[in-house]
Amino acid sequence: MKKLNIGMIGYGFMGKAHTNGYSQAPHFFPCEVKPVLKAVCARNAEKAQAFADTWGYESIETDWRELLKRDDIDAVDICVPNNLHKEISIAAAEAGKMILCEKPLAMNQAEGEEMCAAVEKAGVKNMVWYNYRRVPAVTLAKQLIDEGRLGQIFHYRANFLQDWTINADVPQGGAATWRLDAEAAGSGVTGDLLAHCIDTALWLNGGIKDVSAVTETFVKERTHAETGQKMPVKIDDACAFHCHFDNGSLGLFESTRYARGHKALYTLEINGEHASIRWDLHDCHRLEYFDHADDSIVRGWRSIHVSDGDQPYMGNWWVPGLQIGYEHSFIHQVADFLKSVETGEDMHPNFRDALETQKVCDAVLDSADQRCWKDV
Ligand code: SOE
Repeated sequence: MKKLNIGMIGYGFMGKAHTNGYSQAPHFFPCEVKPVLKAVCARNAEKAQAFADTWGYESIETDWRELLKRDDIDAVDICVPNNLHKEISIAAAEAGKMILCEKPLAMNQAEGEEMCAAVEKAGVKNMVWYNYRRVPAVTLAKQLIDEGRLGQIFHYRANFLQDWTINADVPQGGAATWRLDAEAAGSGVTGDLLAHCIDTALWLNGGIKDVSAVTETFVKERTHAETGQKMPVKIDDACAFHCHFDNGSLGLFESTRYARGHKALYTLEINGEHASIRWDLHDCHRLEYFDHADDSIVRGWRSIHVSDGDQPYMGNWWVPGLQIGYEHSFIHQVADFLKSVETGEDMHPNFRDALETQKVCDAVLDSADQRCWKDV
């Protein structure tokens, strides 16, 4: 059994989701490589220690540079705001560490390119946490498409809708609300939410050629959580774009944090020549499937309850009929990463894959800004 010592940088919502993945994966997905929760790193020592105690890390650091100097750390997990991804990733690559980076890869394409160059030069294993690929129903969609069951694809549609920033009193900046601060996040819903939709789309339906987008910022000024100052809001609160895929299909994407009533409604639908599929994060274990080849008297949308041992990842879980949820997408990503360390095979999405998503995000924001179509 080979140990893989993890150094976690950051301990927010994603720090928990990833740590849960490291803890659970070995129970359900046996592998010769076993993660060890070696250290968690955060500026505040007291909070870092509390996190270490709760989640089982052996030690703490308060400076990520010190973490990177440690010989007993094999892989670093970057769970801090987007504006720190580049610096930490490049330093980690130079220190010879494997890197598991939170999405989006970077603040923009230029940063992403530097990051790719650094990990490729150092030859370190790398991946980005686009976790929705590993929801079993979404992985099953990939399998059905790759088997050719949908035939030629005509349409790809995706939404990611939330409502948590409607209130103008929500601050920007700070530990909890950095996603609203352009300095820390780079963009708003485009990098935070549409990036997920784009990653899944590129994986399921191939490359995007060009885009035409609109964005809106509904609340123009917010108080900064740390300074208490009113500041202009520079992120996109909502974004919609349409696009052409390389395979000739049309794409339609929408994301907002102003869809009252929707908390995290990620939906996608793909319409092909022979069949269509539909998926909804709020019912994440189900894949809706319509097959035109079905006998006409029973033809219709079927709802596949993805819980059978023959379906992706499910052979390692309970018995057929008993479903799993959101956190399992992270467990699966850890399990696949550990397997790729064991076998030496490539892990996806890696930095290079995530750079493709970053390019689409940049083209979307440029298109909205310049009010014109943009090539990716
Ligand atoms: C934002 O609210 C957020 O937590 C994103 O940052 C995650 O990536 C997404 O999966 C859920 O929503």
